[in-house]
Amino acid sequence: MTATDEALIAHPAVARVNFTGSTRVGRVIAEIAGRHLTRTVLELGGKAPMLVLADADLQAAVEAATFGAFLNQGQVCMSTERLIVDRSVADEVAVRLTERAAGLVVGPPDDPSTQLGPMVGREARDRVLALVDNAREHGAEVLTGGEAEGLYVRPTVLRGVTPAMRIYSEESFGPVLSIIEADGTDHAVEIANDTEYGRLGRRDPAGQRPVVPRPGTVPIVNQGTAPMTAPDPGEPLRPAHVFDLLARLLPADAVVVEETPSSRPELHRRVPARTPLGFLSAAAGGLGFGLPAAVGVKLGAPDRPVVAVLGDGSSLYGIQGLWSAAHYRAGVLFVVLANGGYAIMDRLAEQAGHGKPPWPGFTEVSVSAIAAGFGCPAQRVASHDELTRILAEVVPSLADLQAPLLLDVEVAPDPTYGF
Ligand SMILES: Cc1ncc(C[n+]2csc(CCOP(=O)(O)OP(=O)(O)O)c2C)c(N)n1
Repeated sequence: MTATDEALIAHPAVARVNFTGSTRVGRVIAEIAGRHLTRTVLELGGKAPMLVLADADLQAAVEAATFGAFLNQGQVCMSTERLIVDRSVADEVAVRLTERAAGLVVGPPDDPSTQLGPMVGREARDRVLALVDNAREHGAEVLTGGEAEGLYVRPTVLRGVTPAMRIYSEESFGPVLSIIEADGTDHAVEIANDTEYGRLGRRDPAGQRPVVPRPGTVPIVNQGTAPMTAPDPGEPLRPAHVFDLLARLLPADAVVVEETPSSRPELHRRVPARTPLGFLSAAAGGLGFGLPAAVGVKLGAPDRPVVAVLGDGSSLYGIQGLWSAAHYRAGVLFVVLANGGYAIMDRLAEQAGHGKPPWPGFTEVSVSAIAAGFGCPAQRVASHDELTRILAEVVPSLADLQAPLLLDVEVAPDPTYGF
């Protein structure tokens, strides 16, 4: 830490310090911030678990684990460090994972065939190798990897990792994945929580069942989110398909205004904000914010491409904003996810055991027809192909759009609601 860092933390104009980095430096920042009563948000070390339960799709699990553990050589704060596997499927997972990891191409970052590049420095490499050696000495099996050539550490899979080994609790921040076996779901969750770091929750790879972390812990995470290229034959279009198309096409300076309650986690996961003001969302969920907010943003920042991603219910709460958009020729692209109901509320009612909710669906309400009534060009979109074609036409020149356009996209709610 330097005098500049301390001056920044102490300055009255700094209301809060967000720090992402090592626990060691985070502790120093917290100490300095404490002296000046500056608030902090610290994203420090982690020992992220991924759980593979007995009924998981094992190939999907292995793919997600490979991606989660070895992306950027494991030098990612949310890298998968612990693979907690139900004992009944552990042999199969170990075999498939070993094969997958051993087949990854390690090489220079400028070679297009490279999948894993070098570690960031000698110190990082030595720390990783020391953790692997320590595990080996305490009886872990090195299924693949465990060695380095220069700064290139081979993707490493360990099995039989126990609390006696440093790697059980210390973050490797390298391409090392530890398999830990569990006897059933409760035991797997217990092991996942056996860490001094924050805990993560995610769905099991088959996407069937949320594994809920201990109360007070932090549910996140998005590793291994498979791109939803197009619906399978006979499958409906889902919000995730729409988001992946947007993510693929939107330019980096796009402003995404969000009000899509039931698919918000998917949107966060799939559509990254890459420029300041790249993402706007009403934190407290007072519906009716999104549609007029997008119009205001476009009028205030006419050079930015602006897309509003809205639930059909949400758009009705601020629908009169379309008149302003049309009248002032605000070139916003409104993407309305038309599922014909208050999906999130339906889901909550169902979870609370109230059966059919007292509020109606509104499949007969057409947001595109109402938009046309306000003078806003609009069209109903019923298929992935149609949406792909329209977005490919509109998005490249979105910043210069001279009038609003509303796409009323027929979707079915995501059955997992993104969790
Ligand atoms: C002003 C206001 N009224 C009601 C609500 C309650 N509410 C929260 S989400 C929701 C449904 C939103 O439906 P839609 O935008 O279609 O999204 P979906 O849940 O279908 O994704 C409602 C009515 C609210 N948050 N704010």
